[in-house]
Amino acid sequence: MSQTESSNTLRNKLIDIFDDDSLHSFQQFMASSRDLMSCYRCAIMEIETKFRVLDERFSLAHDRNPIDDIQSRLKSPESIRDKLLRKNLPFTLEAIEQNLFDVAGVRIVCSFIDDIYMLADCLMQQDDITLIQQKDYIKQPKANGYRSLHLIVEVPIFLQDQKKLMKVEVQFRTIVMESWANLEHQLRYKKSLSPDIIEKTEKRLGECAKLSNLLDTQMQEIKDVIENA
Ligand code: 0O2
Repeated sequence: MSQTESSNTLRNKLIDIFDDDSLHSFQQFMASSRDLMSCYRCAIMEIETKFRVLDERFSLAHDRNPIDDIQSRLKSPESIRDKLLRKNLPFTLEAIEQNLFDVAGVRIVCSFIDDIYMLADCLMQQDDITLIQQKDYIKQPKANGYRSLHLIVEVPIFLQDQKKLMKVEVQFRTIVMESWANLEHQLRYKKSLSPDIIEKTEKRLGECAKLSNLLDTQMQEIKDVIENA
């Protein structure tokens, strides 16, 4: 079964499990989670600021910006619900905080692979940041060709009367990786394509992933030659 087919099957199963009543109670539960979601938004702001500062300081020293784009997102209630169900977890705020590490997500898009590792190191060296998990899909791409560096970090946020530690998923990609992942993501949610077309397209995407890896490597090498000349 292809990745697209298996995720569609899972989605259909979830829709079956979730009748209107349980969907309603889930929506009520999410409404009560406003405080937690606000804390995740604050954590996103903290992480975004850290990268803006790094970008500013690097550009001062090296006359170029290592970061092309910073994107952030809060996981949607539907995605949180799907993930809790998939992991067999209860609909509680504790279950979300303790088990879902990607509710707050920040994506850093760079031109060059070396900048990804440089920025990730700079973040991890900061004394208020704790690294919880690292998945390096650049060194070890997924079977479909997906490449990206994922870090789960814990960052403090300072509220009126307390300090709270929040988990944030930081994804680092080059522009090439980003464009590939966006295309692959679109394919995954395209239900109108026939299984035959999906299979062929997945294969072509796999070939593009190899080419994109080559492109990233060569661009990095050319940049090194130019900078070291
Ligand atoms: P969205 O919409 O971005 O939130 P875990 O979280 O550890 O239980 P998971 O979810 O497999 O397990 O973690 P992983 O592998 O670190 O992937 C998390 C996120 O990386 C995904 O989030 C995607 O954003 C991205 N990602 C991972 N694999 C792929 C892939 O093959 N293709 C694309 N396009 N993106 C990928 P979500 O929750 O799927 O979606």
